[in-house]
Amino acid sequence: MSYSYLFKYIIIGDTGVGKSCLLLQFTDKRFQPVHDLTIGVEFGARMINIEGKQIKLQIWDTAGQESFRSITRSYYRGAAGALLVYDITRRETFHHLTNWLEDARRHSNSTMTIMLIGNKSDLDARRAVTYEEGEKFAKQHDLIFLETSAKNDENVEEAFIKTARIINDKIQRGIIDVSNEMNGVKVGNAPSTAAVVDLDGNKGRGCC
Ligand SMILES: Nc1nc2c(ncn2[C@@H]2O[C@H](COP(=O)(O)OP(=O)(O)O)[C@@H](O)[C@H]2O)c(=O)[nH]1
Ligand SMILES: [Mg+2]
Repeated sequence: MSYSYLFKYIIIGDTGVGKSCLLLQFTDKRFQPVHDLTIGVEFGARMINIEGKQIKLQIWDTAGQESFRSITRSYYRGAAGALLVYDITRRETFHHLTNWLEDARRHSNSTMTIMLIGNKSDLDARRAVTYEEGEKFAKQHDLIFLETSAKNDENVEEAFIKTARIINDKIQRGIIDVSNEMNGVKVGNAPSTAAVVDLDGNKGRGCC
């Protein structure tokens, strides 16, 4: 399947916040309650359509543990987008955002778009971080913000697609230099037309 652009994403945040589940819900439309702990880095891919352009999202899912931090760091450079995830039921995962953000900003290119995600919104009764706190943190640090549920498939598409829209906009405005692949964008050779239909050939993990 040809594409107009390929955008590279990275998903970061503490262990257990739901990074792998968000990826699986986005690429495969399913929720796997017991997911193997991510070792090192895995990736998934999916085609989306934005303003008539076929855009392939190549998404790198990282392990949250400290021992893998140096591997994660090597993936920041070369990413156009980052999903920074915390768990709304575990306050410490919200506290750790500052560390994650510092790390991301230090090791990525300055044009990387960061989306803050408060995951597990289905567990509202066990909520430990309010929506307003997430929103405030995002405003303070110039991030976009959504609460999601990988379990109920709420706002998962939105999170990945909203990030892509912003990246696409940055390309249009010349903020992202697409001639340098280290900015996380690769130019493909697909015709730019809304009539191009994705026949689903590129969905799934580990493909392409
Ligand atoms: N209730 C609920 N549980 C979730 C959600 N997302 C992930 N989980 C659970 O949280 C645990 C950790 O998920 P996982 O994706 O492996 O986290 P990761 O370490 O960040 O990749 C698993 O038991 C998932 O079933 C969600 O949106 N709602
Ligand atoms: Mg994982």
